[in-house]
Amino acid sequence: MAEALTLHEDPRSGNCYKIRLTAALLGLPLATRSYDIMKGETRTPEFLATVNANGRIPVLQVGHGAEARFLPESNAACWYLAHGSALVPTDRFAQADMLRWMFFEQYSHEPNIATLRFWLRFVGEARLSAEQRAQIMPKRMAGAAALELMDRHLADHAFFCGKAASLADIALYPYTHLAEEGGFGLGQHAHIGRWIAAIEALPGFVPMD
Ligand SMILES: N[C@@H](CCC(=O)N[C@@H](CS)C(=O)NCC(=O)O)C(=O)O
Repeated sequence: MAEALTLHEDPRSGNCYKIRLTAALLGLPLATRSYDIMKGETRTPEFLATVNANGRIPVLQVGHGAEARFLPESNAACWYLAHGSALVPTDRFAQADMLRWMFFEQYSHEPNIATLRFWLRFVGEARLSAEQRAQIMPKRMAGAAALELMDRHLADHAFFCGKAASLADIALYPYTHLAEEGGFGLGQHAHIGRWIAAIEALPGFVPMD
């Protein structure tokens, strides 16, 4: 891939880390530009007009200057980087199954586990609104159910999709390995523990910080 790649990110975000991890595993050079989401730096008129009208990171920038194209959404950016690589299975069903786990991550996992991590670790429970506080328990139950489902799947699969790591694993690894920061216990999920160790042993793996 000859194009210049720049990740617009907040380094504390697991969604941004997915893209850094994909690039590292594939040996792709990736420049980064940091924003502080706690200071609203992704909500400025300039960011909204040029980087992402949705006001969020991560955004993968492909190319420079007038030719630059901007790709928001972590899993879309991972797909862009990994297209045609060993991180995407070639079999049609396996490819769709990989996407199934990436959609699961965005619908059943990240909105519960990552959101509780953000609220508890970065915002602080005392500063949550009444509405957010009312969502803690439903999110805790839904996040725990997602982890339970993953653990059951990993009981007889080395990785989420097939016998090798794919984008499904990269999408699920960041907020799973950070789940304890959201108040989720991982100790009872031995298969997740084994899978986390397998991801961390992949050639080219880089830790989050
Ligand atoms: N579905 C999106 C989620 C993006 C997202 O929620 N980004 C957060 C950080 S992880 C953000 O930019 N928050 C700042 C804000 O909403 O102002 C993805 O996977 O990239």
